[in-house]
Amino acid sequence: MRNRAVDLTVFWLAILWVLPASSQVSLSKSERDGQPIYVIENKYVRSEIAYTRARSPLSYFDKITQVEQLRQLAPLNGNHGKHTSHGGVAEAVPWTGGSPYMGYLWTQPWQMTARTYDDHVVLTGEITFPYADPVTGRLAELRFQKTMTAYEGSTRLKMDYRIENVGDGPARFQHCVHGSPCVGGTCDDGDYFFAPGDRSWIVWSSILPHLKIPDQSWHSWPIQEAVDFAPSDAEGGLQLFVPASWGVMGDDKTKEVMAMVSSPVMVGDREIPMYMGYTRGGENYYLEPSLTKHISNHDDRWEREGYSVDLDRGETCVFTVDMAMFHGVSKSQVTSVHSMTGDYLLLQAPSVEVDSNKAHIDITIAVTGDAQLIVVEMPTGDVLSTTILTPGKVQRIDEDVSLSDKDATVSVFLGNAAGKQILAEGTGG
Ligand SMILES: [Ca+2]
Repeated sequence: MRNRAVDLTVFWLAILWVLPASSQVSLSKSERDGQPIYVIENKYVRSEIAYTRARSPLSYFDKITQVEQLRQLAPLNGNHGKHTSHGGVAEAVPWTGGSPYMGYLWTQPWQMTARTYDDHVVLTGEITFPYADPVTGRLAELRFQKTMTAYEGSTRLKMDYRIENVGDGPARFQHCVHGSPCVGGTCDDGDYFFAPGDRSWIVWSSILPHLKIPDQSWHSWPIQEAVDFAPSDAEGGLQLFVPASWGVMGDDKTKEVMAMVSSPVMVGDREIPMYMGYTRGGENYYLEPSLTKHISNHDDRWEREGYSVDLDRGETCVFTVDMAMFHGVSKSQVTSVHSMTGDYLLLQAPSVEVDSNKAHIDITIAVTGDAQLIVVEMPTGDVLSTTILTPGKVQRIDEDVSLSDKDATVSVFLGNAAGKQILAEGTGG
């Protein structure tokens, strides 16, 4: 039986699909609660960036299901001598818990640079701040730069991070993308967290006492009671980190999925892990891609492996986190997905079988924005087929194409406002 939420998704998608292309994507200055903000808008999302409060984004209104996917808490005005919960996505560096709570990025405005292009917009925020290492007390200084790119016809927000040690000596820090979603508009039964992997670092798990997991220890993953969210008035909470390149919060009732997808994290030319963090209380949850498996500045812990990131003088940590929405994708599909990026997910390994003068393509895909699946014969460059992909559902491309040469290579590309990327390739002969 189709539920009403899914019917509404289909309705809104139909409305959005017929909107004129001139809606494209915009980046404009505005104001909320007396604070300056930037607004990014295209046909699928409207998002506010509250840079004076380090909320980037503060809001993420999903036009496909007509819900605000991020919690909207205290207004931006008022006394900000201490940290206030505004909801949204809070940037936290050089730590999340501790003093100042959520680190330094909310304590002063960022320097902002905005630029608009035909099919995408770019907003860069930068802030440099000194802080004392929680163990040694030694002064360190970081330059934090976040560049957000939004595309026409896409829910994807690309978030490029650059964290540079501009101090006089070595620096260490933590950083997490502290996201406060309530997917589907409410944090309720049927919501779930998932990240792919076979182990999780459990920081605390007092909301699941019967599991008797020691604090700060590895545990096998997935843990069903941790994956499935259920509102509860029980005391306690849960915080865990799964080493993984992506994590999601989904609502299996409405088949909405908020995804956070990370690139490799580079410090100089060495790669360090990305952890998908999940923090849950009785009434809500956080989705937190993190460079460390611990996010507070307790000085007795910072010297443990994986608890802070080391930067030599002048060294830089660089990575990208994509935030995007999938629709029409179930929990069972997410938990068995083959691969995920900010643009698409593939339910199985994509297949291209070339046999004499024919090729068989089999791809099952969901996209986060308007795209085309393009099948090309190489080296001629002939386009053999094009399939329009739209967000809202899983689409299967199962087709035969004829080739001009039995030794041809067949390449399958995904094309969208972010560019063209290869999904699969097959060669005959
Ligand atoms: Ca929900």
